[in-house]
Amino acid sequence: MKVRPHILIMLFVSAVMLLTPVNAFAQIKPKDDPRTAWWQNDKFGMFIHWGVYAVPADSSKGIAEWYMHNHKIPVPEYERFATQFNPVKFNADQWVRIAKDAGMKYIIITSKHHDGFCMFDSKLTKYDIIDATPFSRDPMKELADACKRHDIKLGFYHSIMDWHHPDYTPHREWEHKARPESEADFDRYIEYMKGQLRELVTNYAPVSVLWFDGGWEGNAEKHHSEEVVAMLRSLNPEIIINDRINLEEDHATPEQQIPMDALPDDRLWETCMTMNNTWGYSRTDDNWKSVEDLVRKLVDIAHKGGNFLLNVGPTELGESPQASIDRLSAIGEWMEVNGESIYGTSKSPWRRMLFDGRCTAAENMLYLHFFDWPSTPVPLPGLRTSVHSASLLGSTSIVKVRTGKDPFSDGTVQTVQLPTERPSDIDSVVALRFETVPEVVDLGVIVTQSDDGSTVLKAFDANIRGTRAKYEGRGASGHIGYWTNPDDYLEWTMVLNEGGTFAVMITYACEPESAGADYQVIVGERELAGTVEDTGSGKKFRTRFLGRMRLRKGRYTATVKPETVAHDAVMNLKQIKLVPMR
Ligand code: FHN
Repeated sequence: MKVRPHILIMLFVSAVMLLTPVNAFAQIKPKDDPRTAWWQNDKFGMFIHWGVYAVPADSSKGIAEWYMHNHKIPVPEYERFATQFNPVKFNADQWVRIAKDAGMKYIIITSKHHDGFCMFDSKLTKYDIIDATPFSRDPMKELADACKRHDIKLGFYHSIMDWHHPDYTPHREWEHKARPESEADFDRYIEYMKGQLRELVTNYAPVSVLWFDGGWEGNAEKHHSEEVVAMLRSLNPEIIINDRINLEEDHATPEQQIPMDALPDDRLWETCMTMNNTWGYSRTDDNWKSVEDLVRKLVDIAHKGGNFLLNVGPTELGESPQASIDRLSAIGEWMEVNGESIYGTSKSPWRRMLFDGRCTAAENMLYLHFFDWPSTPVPLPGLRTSVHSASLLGSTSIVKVRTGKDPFSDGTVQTVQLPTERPSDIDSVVALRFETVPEVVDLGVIVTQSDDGSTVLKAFDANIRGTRAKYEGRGASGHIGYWTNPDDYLEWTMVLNEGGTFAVMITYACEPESAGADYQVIVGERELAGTVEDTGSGKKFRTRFLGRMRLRKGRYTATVKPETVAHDAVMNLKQIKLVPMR
């Protein structure tokens, strides 16, 4: 009897699954795993949210791909959009070229979003692009082929949540009468989802990433997550899986925001973000981010060791919005000149720079990203290895590197003197080359005096020494919270160019039941003690005068150290400010 090859493959795959302990998959350490090497190198991808929600294209009540939910549309009524979906202008090669010209190295596209409509040819449902629309082609297949032609990796976004499939629960609340859950069998839904994942990974191979979403209505047990991941990894051992099937897997997925710093323990992460406010196409959302903002976000993300997945929402005809195309083209122009400072780089050795900009690192290179263009020499405190050579990407102008007195210590420091020519108003990159991998001692943020002589020690710039206290908030206006361990303390490095007597002001919030902790503010040899008072809540910030300090010009370590934790936390600290007393 002749055994067909695909039977042999299935037998082999099953054997692998049986012999491989499922928890072996859960133990994979992504950072060290060669599977993610290409992903860590490529840094920049295109997200595509495309589905029948592009027909209404309406974000008047929220993000456009949530149209069915936002307008509480019953399944039979929503299905009509499929009959109207006919993307005759779809051109896979054009999409891939737009991505490639922008400097993007991979594409993640919605095979199925929460509405349950399948943008690929599935044998498991008629609610797909082949059977339910007048468009008789499979765009996912055409895109997969175009990605191969243009050497771009392809991944699928696949929603666990499914507002259409009768076995997915919970059904939407506005349909409980029309679609009772009594017949629903969730495990049968999981088998359907696994079957479609098998179709995707097999029929559109090679699929480099499975980007799950919509897992928040269940958990790993309900979604059989370990089993689903094991199946995917047995079908494609190289596949990368994100953290949205209620398991950590290969990378974290901060959404519409960039973490304050690199994630702890070298955790891989990728920020996904829209160019306007909606993932799916909207006729009315013209709130587009600028090219400058998008490039600097990419650079900020690379400075912190992450990837950037930037979204495009194509129209019902299969065209990308011109505003998206224009931005991607401009980003591509910047990447053409400066791509080496992004691809293959790892996070900056400095948490924060002493100039308005960022840094990325690669082997014996450091790339200094200048958002502004200082005319005075820029010190690089903590850089212990001599620069071998320096150049300006995209220019032949000379960048001078000198060694001079370190304003932040008793030693010397290397400084960079920029030329007058500034290649880019968005981000000009100085490439520092070393003979070996450079050694940098990160002195943390060095807080300098403002022009009015004041010094602001922000929570955002604090070095947190301890196990539980952490920075909370978006941007630089957050606070230190979770300060439940009295051994945790905060430190800043600060430099006074001008000494004097300073009023020390502390800004914090504390709910009534946590008030009473004693603490010290220490700057050099000077100490002031305080007791945390109730400010009404953990979100009501008040400023208190703590006392005076006489300090000479120089560099100091400033510390806020609790002596006692009266109840469950010390305080939510926003800042310490030293105000010169004339
Ligand atoms: O609900 C989805 C949303 O529509 C979009 O797909 C984003 C992109 O990651 N994810 C979910 C919201 O977190």
